[in-house]
Amino acid sequence: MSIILTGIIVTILSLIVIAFVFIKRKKIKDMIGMMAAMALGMLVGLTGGLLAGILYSGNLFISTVLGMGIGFLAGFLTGLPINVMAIIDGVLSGIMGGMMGAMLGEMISPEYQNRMIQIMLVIFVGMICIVLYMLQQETGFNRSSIINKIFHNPLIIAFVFLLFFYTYNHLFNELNQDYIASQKNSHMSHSLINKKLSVSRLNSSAKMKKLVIEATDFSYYPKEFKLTVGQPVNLILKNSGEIEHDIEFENMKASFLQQPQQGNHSKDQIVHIHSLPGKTSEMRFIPNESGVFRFFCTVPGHKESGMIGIVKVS
Ligand SMILES: [Cu+2]
Repeated sequence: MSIILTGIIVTILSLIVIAFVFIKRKKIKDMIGMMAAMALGMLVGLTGGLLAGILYSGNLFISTVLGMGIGFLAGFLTGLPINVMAIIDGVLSGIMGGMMGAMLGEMISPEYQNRMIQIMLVIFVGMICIVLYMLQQETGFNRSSIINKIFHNPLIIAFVFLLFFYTYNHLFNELNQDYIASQKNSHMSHSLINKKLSVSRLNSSAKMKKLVIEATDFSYYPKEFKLTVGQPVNLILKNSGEIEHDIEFENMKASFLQQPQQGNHSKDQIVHIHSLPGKTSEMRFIPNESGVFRFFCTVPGHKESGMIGIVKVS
């Protein structure tokens, strides 16, 4: 949800800058135009790349191409009314920003994704304000202009910034309420979880959740699913590919259930199973803590080719 909201804010602010440069193009000096094109290209590339990297997690090719494309477009459109140098400046910055943003989005662990988007948005909005101020100064002081009124009074700037981030955070929290609520619940009911664990030890086959993950040559199906803390899981890895694959849940602590004595398990292990081509492997475990975790194939190169996914444990 935060991805869509951020995307909308970034698009609107970019269009304002592009429209401003286009309308006032005759009054803008080459140097200022180049700066504006470079700044917008870089900012849009970085933010767009980050969002693409998160959205297309596991496919760095698509997110890089998307990030570079978005940055290219922003730099090109801003530089277009100025001159060829401004276009080159804007386009190159956009491509660079898009690449870096996509890598960041791809590499950042899921629990920090929302925080990272917020940080990037703060940088984006702050820098766009400075760029607009620079353009406004360049095109002559105009008392009636809203931008000038805002920028010539530091108190109004502070107020606008506070209002923006308050509103953003508020919206953001509304949209993520379900998620936050579920996390809070899981924290508050730790004693309940322990009870659930002891119950599951006695009666784990009755409440066992069956989870089938199909691995193909270079993808998992499903790529996203939910588990419950304390609920035993029967994980089945079905390898439909031509080569061997495995699955590992990054940082997710689990207790293993061993057949035939299901009560006997070892704590805080990392779940990892392996399947030969055309074969099926199976293991039983209990997730011990809530959170969002990545899972991927540990065979070199496979994670990068798309064998990656997300599990939410609540
Ligand atoms: Cu693999």
